Amino acid sequence: MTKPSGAKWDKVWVNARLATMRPGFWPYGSIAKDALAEGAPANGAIGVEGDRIVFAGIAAEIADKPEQFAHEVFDAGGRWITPGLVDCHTHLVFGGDRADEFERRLGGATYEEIARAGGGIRSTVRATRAASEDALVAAALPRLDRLLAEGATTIEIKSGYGLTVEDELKQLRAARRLAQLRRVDVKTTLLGAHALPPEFEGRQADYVQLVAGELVPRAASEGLADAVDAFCEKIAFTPAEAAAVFDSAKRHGLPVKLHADQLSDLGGAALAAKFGALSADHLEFTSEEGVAAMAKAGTVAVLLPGAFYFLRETKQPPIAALRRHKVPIALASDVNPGSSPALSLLLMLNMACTLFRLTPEEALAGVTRAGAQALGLGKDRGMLAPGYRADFVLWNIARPADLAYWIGANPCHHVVKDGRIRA
Ligand code: DI6
Ligand code: FE
Repeated sequence: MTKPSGAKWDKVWVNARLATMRPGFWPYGSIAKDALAEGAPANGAIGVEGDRIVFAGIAAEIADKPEQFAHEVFDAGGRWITPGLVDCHTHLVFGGDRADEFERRLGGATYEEIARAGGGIRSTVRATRAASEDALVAAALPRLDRLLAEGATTIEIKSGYGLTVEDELKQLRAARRLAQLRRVDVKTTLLGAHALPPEFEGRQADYVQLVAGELVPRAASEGLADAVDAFCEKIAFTPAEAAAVFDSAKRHGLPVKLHADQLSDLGGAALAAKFGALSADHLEFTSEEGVAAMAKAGTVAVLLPGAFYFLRETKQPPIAALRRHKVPIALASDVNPGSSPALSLLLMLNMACTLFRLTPEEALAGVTRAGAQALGLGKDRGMLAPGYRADFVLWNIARPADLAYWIGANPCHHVVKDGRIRA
């Protein structure tokens, strides 16, 4: 083990079990697969300088004399450490809630029927338009805190409930403000093409023109959006309309993502791939051709088991094809008031395993490495490796699979964000 000569690292965590989530080999450090039990050696260490990891691995000499390696030494107490969790698809900022629709759906109404009758997304649009930016921030904060308590260090937040230029920008500003109020990185996504606002009834083309011609340029020039998304679905926007929005995003230098093939196969995955999208999300109805196109384009698959569960969907996303084509699989909460009122990313791990038959290891990669890739952050987030951001979580678990196994437990011991312990 060689250490940079002279200077010591700022900090070192010792006595840890590392789930590095590095691809290409067993991601759980030096601990053999069959030794994943209490008693497996806790000989991992993480060295940190500033907000970066400089070392993550096994080095006995660090554990023996940690104070020779760093100014500050932290004892992980034998705990497992994973990268900070990434929730790469949320609609965290919104007004009101839709508990009434939940009851109507339980009484037999479908999500699509409610949407066509002016409820659904449009009902959240009414509440979001009526809310001030401050009110949106205040409503979102407790939801954000639930995600943070379970180890999230980076989250994505979409607009899509304003559907006017000013109300969409208001949502994005609220999302940006959340990042100033808590120690979390927020990536914002403009989802102007989420639903047709009522005042554009019968004039869908005009609304698409507003999004592509005015909203995308404003969000880009004001630095409020990190990406652009669209809901491509029979009850929302056609592939051609989504493409028009994406063309505008590209002209303004913004990467794209797509709500694709959630309720029907409109070729959304292939469309996303054609635009080199960071991710295509949902994918329940995606065909093998769509998966192949994603693989070629490097587009990440984002699975949203909360929405699948809450809408009582039965059509499974094409997991076998995603594996066959080696498409990275991310998992996210899809927090939103209509189809996924889910404030637990760990629950999504459990659901992805029980509902989609992901392995616990795939599920964990989905909220770390692949989640980071889905946001274009794969170069320095989602793994424990030198050069990566010092965002990590110490867990009270016996083995990584416990994160997917327990329902309703929160074994998060504490979080390190940018090299500093988060209170
Ligand atoms: N798909 C979803 O799961 C959310 N948006 C989308 O395009 C649901 C949004 C809602 O029902 O409010
Ligand atoms: Fe969504």
